[in-house]
Amino acid sequence: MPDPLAVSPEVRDALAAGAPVLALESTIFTHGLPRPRNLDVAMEAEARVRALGVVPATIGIVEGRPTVGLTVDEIARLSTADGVVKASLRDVPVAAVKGRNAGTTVAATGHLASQAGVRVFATGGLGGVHRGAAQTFDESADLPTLAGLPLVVVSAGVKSILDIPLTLERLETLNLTVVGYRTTDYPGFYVADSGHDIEYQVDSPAEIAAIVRTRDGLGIVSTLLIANPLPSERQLDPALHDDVLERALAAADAQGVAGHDTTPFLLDFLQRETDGRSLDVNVEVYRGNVELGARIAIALAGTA
Ligand code: PSU
Ligand code: MN
Repeated sequence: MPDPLAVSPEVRDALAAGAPVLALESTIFTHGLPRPRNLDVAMEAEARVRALGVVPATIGIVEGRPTVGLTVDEIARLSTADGVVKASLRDVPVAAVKGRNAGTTVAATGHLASQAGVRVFATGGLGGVHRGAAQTFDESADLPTLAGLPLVVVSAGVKSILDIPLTLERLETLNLTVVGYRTTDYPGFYVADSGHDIEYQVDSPAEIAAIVRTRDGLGIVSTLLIANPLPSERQLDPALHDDVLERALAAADAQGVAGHDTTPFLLDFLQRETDGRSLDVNVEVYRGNVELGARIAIALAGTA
């Protein structure tokens, strides 16, 4: 059987040379952002990474091929095609055999990145524990999956559509280290401070690289999560945020939205009800994470 994972020649060569590579997910542009902005954001992320001298490895499934290092054409196809599915890790082999196009979640992207030897990954917001999880058991597979991978993942925390304190509890249970980038306020994605604190702050990519090398040297296999807030002057107005969120949660409940449809539904609601401001903030957050991820990839490059 041929290798089911395709790694682009550019990513393969960079990894072989010990050059910096940054993994990027695809669900953010297949399901997390509206068209046509999704394609612009995906392309801009790649360009931003390249401008810093880092090779971008956008990851997704194209006509059944799980791919690390999508081409510009492939990113365009996943951004515009009909019937693109959202693939978490469990869905990947099925989507592959069925020849589907799929955006890969953080869980699926992280796994495929690791398989290819990519160690740093930037995203917008992680999946986490949904509100009401005590009844629904709805916790993203992102958490247990990252807990078994040797990655660094940069995010702006989890979106406030989730239950942030419960998510932080699960990070602790799963041995997922979380550090704040230049803060101990855990970010709330759209807002710089979720109101919950974390224990440790890191101040530079070099310090993050030192933590990763120490972790690896101790044989600890678990993702280091970097919580990177957006500057508070760029955040969504907290009062608007709280109001719209409350209505979004009520609408999801009233319409019986559940399972893997919940996140896209709530994000879409927020975008419409804030006249696109949540979307601008989302894009801004992602830019910041991509930039920090690229700097961490540089700090880690060429080190075992
Ligand atoms: N959070 C966001 N936007 C997103 C996602 C999360 O703010 O688009 C996507 C990511 O790909 C994440 C996935 O991995 O949703 C989590 O989905 P679920 O809760 O179904 O595991
Ligand atoms: Mn879920």
